[in-house]
Amino acid sequence: RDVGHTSEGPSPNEDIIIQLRKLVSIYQALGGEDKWRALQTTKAINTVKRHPKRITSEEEARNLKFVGEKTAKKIMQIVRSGSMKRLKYEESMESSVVTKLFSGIYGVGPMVARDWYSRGLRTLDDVKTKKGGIRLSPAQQLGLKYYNDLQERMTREEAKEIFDGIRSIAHEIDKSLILDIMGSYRRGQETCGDIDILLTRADEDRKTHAGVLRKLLPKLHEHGILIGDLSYPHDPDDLEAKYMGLCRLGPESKVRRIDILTIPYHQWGAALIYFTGDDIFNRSLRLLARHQGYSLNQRGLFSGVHRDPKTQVKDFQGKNIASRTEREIFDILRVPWQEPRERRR
Ligand code: DCP
Ligand code: MG
Ligand code: MN
Repeated sequence: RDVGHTSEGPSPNEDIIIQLRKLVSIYQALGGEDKWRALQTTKAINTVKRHPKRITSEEEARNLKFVGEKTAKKIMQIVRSGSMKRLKYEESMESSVVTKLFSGIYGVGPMVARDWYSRGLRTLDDVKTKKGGIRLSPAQQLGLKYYNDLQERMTREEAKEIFDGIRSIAHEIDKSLILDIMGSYRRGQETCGDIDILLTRADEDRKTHAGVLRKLLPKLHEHGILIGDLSYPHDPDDLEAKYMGLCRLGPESKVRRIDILTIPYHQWGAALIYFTGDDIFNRSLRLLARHQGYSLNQRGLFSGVHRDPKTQVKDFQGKNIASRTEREIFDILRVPWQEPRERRR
């Protein structure tokens, strides 16, 4: 018969039991060797539960059945300080691992990831079942659905093949469209995290590419190249528009990220610099421009920009002095020419 006091009100060691239980659930989640730790700690909890008085010394703890030296030390940490080092450590590890897992979902940033963690979500399954009543944006739903594919980078050959398919479909709409592949691909990297496409139209015949995304995007969906939209341009008829989505080479292929940026033809050079990157290279070039009294962005190099002395916010756009080619921008900034493959860490 149970001579302890399990059924009669709370244990005098309730705080200890609560913390040991938290440790058990982390051990269980970790699996492997920790499963054994979970079992041992559960046995210890059961004896602590039946102990009729407050534990006050390590010796007293050690005398309880299934309570070993390590558990006794943990118990005494709680008795003395109110918390257990090991639990704090395991919790901080768990929190960083889970937050990282959640941040791997497209559209989920560290804030949301931490919020979900604090609501008790621990696995992608918890996210799928919307545990805790969380809400997912359409982009996050797609990110979750293709979680595994989207963790991977593709070979540059695959990026090129998808790009070639897109370019030929674009040329069915208008032969004069100019498309090029940017980002890590243009920098010559072996693998690409996504496909970055710059799109414009030569302006010799005074026509533009305005409205092309309105035709192109549905066509790409029909061909099964695009399989989901993450962010649709506000105004697809604008000369400057950005599309973000998911694509794949064929029905059996892995799902990849794609960005399509459309720009006015005369901004080609500035856009080329921006979209080629890498982001660190862009930052240093922009900083350099600023030191010389210019301002560089994806639209061009500007002179006479005025910034509010207090906020540093631009209050006068300045005059566009270069944007057609990369070279003229490099030249004005007196930066030696750098091949795309040199523009990386
Ligand atoms: N870019 C930037 N600043 C950002 C994001 C992007 O300057 N915050 C520019 C530089 C990047 C380019 O856009 O090189 C493309 O962005 P990606 O995020 O696609 O990055 P990469 O193509 O360079 O690398 P990845 O292979 O991971 O896609
Ligand atoms: Mg990229
Ligand atoms: Mn990109």
